Amino acid sequence: MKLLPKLTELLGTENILTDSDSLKRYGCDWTKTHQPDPIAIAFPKTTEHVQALVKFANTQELALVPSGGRTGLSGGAVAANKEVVVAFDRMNKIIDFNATDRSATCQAGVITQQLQQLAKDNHLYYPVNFASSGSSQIGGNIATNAGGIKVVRYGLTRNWVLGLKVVTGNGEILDLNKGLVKNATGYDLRHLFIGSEGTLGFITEATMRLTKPPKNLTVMVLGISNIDALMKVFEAFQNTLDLTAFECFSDRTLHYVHTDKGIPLPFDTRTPYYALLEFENDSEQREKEAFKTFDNCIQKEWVLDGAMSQSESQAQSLWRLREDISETLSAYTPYKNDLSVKISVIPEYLEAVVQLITENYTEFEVLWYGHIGDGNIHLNILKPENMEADEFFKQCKSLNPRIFQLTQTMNGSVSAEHGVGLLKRDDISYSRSKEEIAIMKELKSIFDPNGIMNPGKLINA
Ligand code: 2HG
Ligand code: ZN
Repeated sequence: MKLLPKLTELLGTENILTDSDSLKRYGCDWTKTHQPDPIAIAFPKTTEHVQALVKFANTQELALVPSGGRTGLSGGAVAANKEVVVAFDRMNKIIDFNATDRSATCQAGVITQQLQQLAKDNHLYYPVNFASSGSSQIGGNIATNAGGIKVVRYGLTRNWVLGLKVVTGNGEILDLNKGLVKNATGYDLRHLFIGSEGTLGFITEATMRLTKPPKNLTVMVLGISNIDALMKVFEAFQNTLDLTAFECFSDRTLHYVHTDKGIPLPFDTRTPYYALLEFENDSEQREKEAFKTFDNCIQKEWVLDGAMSQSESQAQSLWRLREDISETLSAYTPYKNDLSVKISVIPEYLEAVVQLITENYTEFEVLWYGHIGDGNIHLNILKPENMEADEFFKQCKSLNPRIFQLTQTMNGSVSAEHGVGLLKRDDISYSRSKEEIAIMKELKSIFDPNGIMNPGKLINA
């Protein structure tokens, strides 16, 4: 059967693209590590369109790759093997909002910011947030169980999904949990699809929970003397304030954001590490507590200097010190790792990882930052100017087994929030047991017996 005529018959000519620009654009994500090579891009407009595509793909053993905002960093949305990309850009409507239920039902292609704005317009709040909120899509966020900068208070995307409509690899439509808060009727398949990276089926609609907005979010940036002190500062502020974020970055990382992006330093003192914390400053008493904790941290010499926002715009500009890091570093061809351990293990772990890299590769610059309040470190190694990219990546990759073994020994994860995709597929055994991986493969074969849903990603089925 001729493939393209059938695809256009199913979705309409206007919803299938095959020009080379689109193939390149929709065939990759932010990793840029693989050469995109899909055969077509399909733009379904309804769940039934997706179902028709999946049913057809099964008859041809045609591989389908889901595409959201393609802001992923693990190659989960890469199509490099003549797949058909199923792009959700035209399923971008918020279908329903209910103030009593505090929920919004979105098509999968709704942009994160669109949902945040709808919540705001209705005096509510959608708390999952990250630098890519302006382009990432709800379906992709759910498929990767996205984290971001507010996890310490609000948890991961998983916490906000009340219901999911999915098309399985068998072409069945499942309406999971139907927006209910309580539903004790056995296995909750909704949670199986969250974080499954499109390998079991494609999410077409989601009912998302909203909450009441936090009051007067205030940001503090603190200069920290050492890693142990960083953890002490976290503990101190966590005990006295209702933190909505606790992020950190090293001084070298700050250097790049400051010099390349021109973002002003928070204060004159340079310190080895910085913490950025955010809290609800909802009463005078709360502010007093914040200052008291700050003074205490200064006295103990954990904190060497600090700045606090006095307005929303000041809070936003302090946030840029953290939120602009990833984009700034992308100019330096970084080698990325996204690692986590239990929060209490961070100092020991971080020291061991950094030592491992610097001992082996003296000319590599190691930068780190992350969601320290979640035990999540983003480790970025910068390519030396005089080294070819291929050689640099080869050397970094050869170090991975040692970093991952260390992570395994400390019961950590080799992918804290960026997902597995293509890049970490062969490394998940450092974080998941062989029994777990065998069950994952069996689940894949139930939902996707012909292996057409995002093949080659997450597990080597
Ligand atoms: C962040 O927290 C993102 O800024 C990106 O997860 C991390 O670029 C990275 O390594
Ligand atoms: Zn992150």
